Amino acid sequence: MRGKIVIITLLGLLIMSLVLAACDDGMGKGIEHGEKRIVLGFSQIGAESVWRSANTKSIIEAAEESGIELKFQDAQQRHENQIKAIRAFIAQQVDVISFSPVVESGWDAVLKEAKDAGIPVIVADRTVDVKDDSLYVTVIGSDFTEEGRRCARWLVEKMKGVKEEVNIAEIQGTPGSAPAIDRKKGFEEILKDYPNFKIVKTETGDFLRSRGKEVMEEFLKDGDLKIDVLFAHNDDMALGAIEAMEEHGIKPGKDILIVSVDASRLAFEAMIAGKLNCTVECNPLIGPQLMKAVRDVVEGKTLPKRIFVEESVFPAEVAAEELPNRKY
Ligand code: GZL
Repeated sequence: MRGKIVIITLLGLLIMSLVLAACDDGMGKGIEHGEKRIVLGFSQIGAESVWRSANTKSIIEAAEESGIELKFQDAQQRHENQIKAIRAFIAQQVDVISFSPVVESGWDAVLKEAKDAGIPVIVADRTVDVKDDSLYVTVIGSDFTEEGRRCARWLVEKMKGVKEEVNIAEIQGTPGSAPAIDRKKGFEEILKDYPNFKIVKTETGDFLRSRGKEVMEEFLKDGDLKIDVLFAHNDDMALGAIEAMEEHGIKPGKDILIVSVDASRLAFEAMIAGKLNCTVECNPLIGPQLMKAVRDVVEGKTLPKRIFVEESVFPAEVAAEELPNRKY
């Protein structure tokens, strides 16, 4: 009799372990004791820069690491593609929607649709300008205005006592985007106290290296214009401008000082080569913070309306020492 009870018990344990094993959809982490796998729909701007590629890699790796199922959509820098992607995520009833908005405006309607569908939205990287900020849970990203201030503070310090009148050429990011609007705003805010620093040329390069080169070529065509400094809203455009300067017989980093934003490895290499003078960090590696926020939202936790990432300023003097630490 006792033997029969032992056999029945062992059989019961075997069946239970087989049932539990069947609950694991083989997707790895996130399935514990039948726990439902979180599904995140993410609309990415595109692949316009080194920064963006690093940002995408961070998000994909962090989703994998945290066992979150990621539905990833590349909008190729088109607003309408992001709207379509968000609507598709709503139709698929994902648990959370996140996106990096290519421009600040034009999101109220589609975010209202997500809210009406009961799907929380986390804004990543760039910010949105909406009437009702209950349309999103939080924004995870950089303080672009402070990045602009940091560029200007470095420049003023660098040029102190060097030149009376400082002519600045500016190559802006994507028109209407938060980083382009706010970096310009922060830069000009600091220069208000230094009237001898003047922006004499400004044009958008759309955060693209190729456009940065074309814009710099345009600037250099104006023979009457003496440019002392280039302020580029990202490293990619600065690197394109460097190509244009060199083709024009100008020594970048010497004849024209250059300050840009992102702090990509390529910028460090340009600083070590003496062609770039300073890069202000804009950290793309927000994947882990985003996945933690996704989990917190699903678990019903309250999040702050703004989650900032830690960032620094890297002048050329520290480039060689810092390069080995760069992750993007
Ligand atoms: C800033 C990010 C910007 C980068 C560019 O957070 O949105 O977009 O500065 C990128 O390099 O293209």
